[in-house]
Amino acid sequence: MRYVISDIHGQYDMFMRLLERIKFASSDELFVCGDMVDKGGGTVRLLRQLSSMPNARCILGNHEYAFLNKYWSLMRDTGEDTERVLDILSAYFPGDGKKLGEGDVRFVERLPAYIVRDDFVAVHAGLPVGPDGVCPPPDEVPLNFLLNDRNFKSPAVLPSGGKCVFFGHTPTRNICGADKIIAYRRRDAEFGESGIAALCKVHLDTGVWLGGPMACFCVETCRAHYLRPRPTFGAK
Ligand SMILES: [Mn+2]
Repeated sequence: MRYVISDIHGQYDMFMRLLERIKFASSDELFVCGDMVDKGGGTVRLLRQLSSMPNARCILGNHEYAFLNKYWSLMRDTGEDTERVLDILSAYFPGDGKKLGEGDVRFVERLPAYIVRDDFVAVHAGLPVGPDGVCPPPDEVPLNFLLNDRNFKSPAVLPSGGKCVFFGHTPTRNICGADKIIAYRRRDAEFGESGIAALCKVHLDTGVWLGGPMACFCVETCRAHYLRPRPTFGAK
């Protein structure tokens, strides 16, 4: 099975529990639509976990890109004093950020900006949609658009004719008032057509950093899987 997830935002423990929940196996494949880092306390553990999984394919989100820009500017300012830069950056991510090493930076630097498969495209924020409803291939779209677009998430934007687009970036509670994955059926879907071919886009960000569940979407079954956060009794 292939699963798609987005905006994990440093929630390492919930991510591991979600993998258990879906019985994620070495024969499965996981696609991560960016924003693995920041907010939660487990960014570095999460990056190491994902980089150690041969069947996990991650892309860049605006939060990884902001981190890289910080890293690159510190490298310039210090004359490429890596040790000093990593020391300064140890405070960048909350929680386990002190563990940040060069290997983690290399992993983030190597992330692609999108993934294209036979039946879907994965981006972080969105793709432009032409007047004919068609999205250009992501290699023709500026990086800034892929990472920060604000229009694609609109329920009124329904691409036609292309592959299903997986994306995150904005919590779906801002769209539908609930923390759930939103799958949009294509306007041009045939009557009775089902599965991924009948979908034009799937909005994946269930606002885990706002207390929402961690969720992933199975490409083969078109089923969403949710893991609710554990209640924190008496916590401040
Ligand atoms: Mn984002």
